[in-house]
Amino acid sequence: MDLMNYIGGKFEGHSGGKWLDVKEPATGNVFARVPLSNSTDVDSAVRAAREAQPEWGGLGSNERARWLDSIADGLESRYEEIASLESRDTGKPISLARAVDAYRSVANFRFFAGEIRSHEEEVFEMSDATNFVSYRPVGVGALITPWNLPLYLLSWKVAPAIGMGNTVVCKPSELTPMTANLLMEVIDEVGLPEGVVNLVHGDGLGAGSSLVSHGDVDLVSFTGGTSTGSEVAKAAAPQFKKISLELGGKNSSIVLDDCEIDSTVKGVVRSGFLNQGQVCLCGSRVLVQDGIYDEFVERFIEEVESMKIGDPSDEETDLGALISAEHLTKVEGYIELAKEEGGTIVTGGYPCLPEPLANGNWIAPTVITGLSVDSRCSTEEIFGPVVSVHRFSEDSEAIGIANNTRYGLAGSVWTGDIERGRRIADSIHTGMVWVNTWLHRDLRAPFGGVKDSGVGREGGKWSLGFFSEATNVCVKHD
Ligand code: TXE
Repeated sequence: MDLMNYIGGKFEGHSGGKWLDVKEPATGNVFARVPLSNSTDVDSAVRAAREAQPEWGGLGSNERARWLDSIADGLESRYEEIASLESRDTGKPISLARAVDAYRSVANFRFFAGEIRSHEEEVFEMSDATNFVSYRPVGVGALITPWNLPLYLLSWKVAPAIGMGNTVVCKPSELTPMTANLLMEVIDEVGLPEGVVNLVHGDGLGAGSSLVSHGDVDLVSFTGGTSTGSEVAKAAAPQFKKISLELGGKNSSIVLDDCEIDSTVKGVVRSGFLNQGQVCLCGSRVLVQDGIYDEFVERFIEEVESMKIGDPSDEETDLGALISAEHLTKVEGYIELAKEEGGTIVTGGYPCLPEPLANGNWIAPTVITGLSVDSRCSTEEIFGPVVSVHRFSEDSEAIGIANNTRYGLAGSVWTGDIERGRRIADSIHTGMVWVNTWLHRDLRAPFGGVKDSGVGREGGKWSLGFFSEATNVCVKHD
């Protein structure tokens, strides 16, 4: 299958004639080709978005919310197809693709339809004047998304962006283009006005950087790696584009000795290994208090070893393949480094899988103990099924370890004492902390990181704020 760009309401071919093979992570087989678009394609997509913006931005918010609901309906009618495409394209288990990716893609459009309907102008009275604050569209948005949660993250940006009256050009990851294509099919079927949502396929250096630096793009919303985020910021800053960056993380799961051990073991395993550890929020460092250390680590390893790794299309599978051979090499490099840094691999290795899976990007969930808390493996983002476990005595020590990284995205605390959990959570320098849970999302809550994990917040009113320009009109009374 050869994919096409979607520009000005039409699926069309790209310039330059370059393609990239799309490989199934579980088998290494090529199953599609994605266009490697260039600046000419980006330019026509931005032009289409610019032309469509005034009329789209001029619609009332109820009308735009109705369009979001229609897209949600269209996606919902293809729920199972989204799950199986996402599972095939990313290597994640079908059960996860259904419960997380397909579910959230529909939910994102429905949620923002509701948010936009209830979003109101604000009024601030003075003794002699009234301020009317309205939220105008920013203009044309560039939406750049990664491969770990392809449609989940794309819909998280498209829905609020167009809901607030912007038009957009999407650039999904070249590794996982299939569900972005499906979203364009849905948008086409529901008859969204042409040019409101455009899609340019391609890689970062071709399509991605041309889009970010395009002179007629007003806003950039990017989710991806921290070093790429820095390139995106450098390209966008001189033109003063509005920018939101959701980047990497090195998050800690802090296990206190008063925790409820059964649910904590399950929660910390889920946090470490969901989506093969390829979620920016994953708890890849587990900090365990002295009093419970031995028992917890034993139970944790048992639970990790009980996970079923294999065919992503099997309903029983817990862990699938890593996204690419290159990414597998990166993860393997960190495991080798962990040994050099004095770590002990307590569980890991390679699963033995039958054809046609033998050529996929497989690695077993890996747990490392004995690493120093300053080591590279315990402070850098590995973004794979690799977790290091560390021992601590005092709460303050756990807080120090959790904060000892360039990242500041998320974390979790596991305890029987909610007040103590809240106190620790308040001292962790990240954008989000969960207590006795992980990745429990209320879409109204802010999402984003501090330090090298990014700039800005998305979610609920924060998304509506980012995708709009708050404008004040002050009227002096007679
Ligand atoms: O992501 P990239 P990659 C982390 C993770 C991973 C590392 C690299 O540690 O190992 O990032 O992953 C587009 N201008 N995360 O290389 O490069 C690219 O085409 C504009 C964390 O896959 O960040 C894709 O669409 N765009 C992360 C998107 O950026 C550019 C999820 C993300 O790609 C570009 C994924 C450029 N110069 C990886 N270069 C998270 N926070 O969840 C690339 N792109």
